[in-house]
Amino acid sequence: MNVKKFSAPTSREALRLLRDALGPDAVILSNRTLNGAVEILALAGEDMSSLAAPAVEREVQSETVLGAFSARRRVDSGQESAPASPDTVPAGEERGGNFNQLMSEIRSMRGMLETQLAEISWSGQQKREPIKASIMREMLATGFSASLARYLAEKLPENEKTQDGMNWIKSVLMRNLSTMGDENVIFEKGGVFALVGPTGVGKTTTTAKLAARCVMHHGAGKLALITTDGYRIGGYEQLRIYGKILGVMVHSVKDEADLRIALDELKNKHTVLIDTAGAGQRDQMVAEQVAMLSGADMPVQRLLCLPATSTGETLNEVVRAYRGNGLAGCIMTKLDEAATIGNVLDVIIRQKLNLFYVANGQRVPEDLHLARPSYLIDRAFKLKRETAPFRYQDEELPLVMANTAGLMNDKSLREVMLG
Ligand SMILES: Nc1nc2c(ncn2[C@@H]2O[C@H](COP(=O)(O)OP(=O)(O)O)[C@@H](O)[C@H]2O)c(=O)[nH]1
Ligand SMILES: [Mg+2]
Repeated sequence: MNVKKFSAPTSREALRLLRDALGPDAVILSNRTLNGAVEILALAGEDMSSLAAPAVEREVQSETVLGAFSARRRVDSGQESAPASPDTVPAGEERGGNFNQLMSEIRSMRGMLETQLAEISWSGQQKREPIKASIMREMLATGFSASLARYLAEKLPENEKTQDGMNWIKSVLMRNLSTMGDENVIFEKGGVFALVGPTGVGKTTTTAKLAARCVMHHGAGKLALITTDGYRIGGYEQLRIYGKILGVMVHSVKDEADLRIALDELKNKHTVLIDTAGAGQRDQMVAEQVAMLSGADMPVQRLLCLPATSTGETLNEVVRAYRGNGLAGCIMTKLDEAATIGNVLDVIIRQKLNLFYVANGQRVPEDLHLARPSYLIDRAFKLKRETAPFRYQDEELPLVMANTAGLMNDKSLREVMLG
């Protein structure tokens, strides 16, 4: 192992010499200007990593490197550089410990530097391209993810003014938000639909709202209701009351075999709605439920209830857990309670879910509406975070964006349709 010296008229030139000689992993020990020239002392990367090598070797190496570092201290304090005398060096094992600590500090400094460089390059861009920056800030304020905000801002057509830019972003988001479009798709075709999702997201309430719409379309005779939530106190009761009001029978099933029998009995019904027991997305029950619904003799189309009040991270986890062999679509619930809806729209867009309905209140059946992309995207930008603690300031934007660089190649982003 040896310390090498590189001299050149400029830092850039000296760094180039260093990199050519020692490669990209070289570790710089010191750097100073001497008689108008820049002088850098450096060590090859492999020399540094061999420091964490076996004990006997380590002892010999330690002295040399400690020598280099004490030499550095002298350079820094303006004294002449001279080799360290071995008697200033602590003994044996302790030195090995010091070097491991040194290495880990160097590694953590490298990480910090990388993040800071990304931040600096971002604040540079923010100044050069204020329109992109303001568009990203708007998107973040509506709850969209930093990575989608950055991806779209980077694809923004050249020379757009802020307003045109915002319109372009909205039109891209609308185009990528897939919705059912026409309610008759369900009502005319009919079939078996199961509402799934975590606890308390509005499955039972939404089942009742859908049941009421079905009854208005076809009359009560063509509809049947099933609940798999019969074993929780009140689970069955809640749906049974709605069934009674609508004049529709509610069947309670407890397992896959039960469900098969019930669906077989109800095969002459035009539409069957299944209200399921909620399970947290981290619960093993989710997989069992997907298996139960997929094991029926006729296709059961699963509709996932996504509450707009949850964070994007939580909703992403929910979709991953409930996706199974494919969801027919999703229903956004609790729109009325959400402070921002960019979070839920981001997940629906990136996970390419088909949004059937939006629920915006507890009233059955009034508070259920067909999903319309233009309304929802407009609404997203109206519901901006206005409360100071949750809003990003200009100078914080680089910090948020610094971590998105590695995500720009994400499949879910590349598949966003732009034109
Ligand atoms: N504000 C609001 N509340 C809702 C909405 N949908 C359901 N709820 C309420 O959320 C609570 C849980 O609903 P429930 O249907 O029992 O959820 P489940 O556990 O998924 O079946 C109930 O108090 C519902 O009235 C909605 O769209 N907006
Ligand atoms: Mg329920």
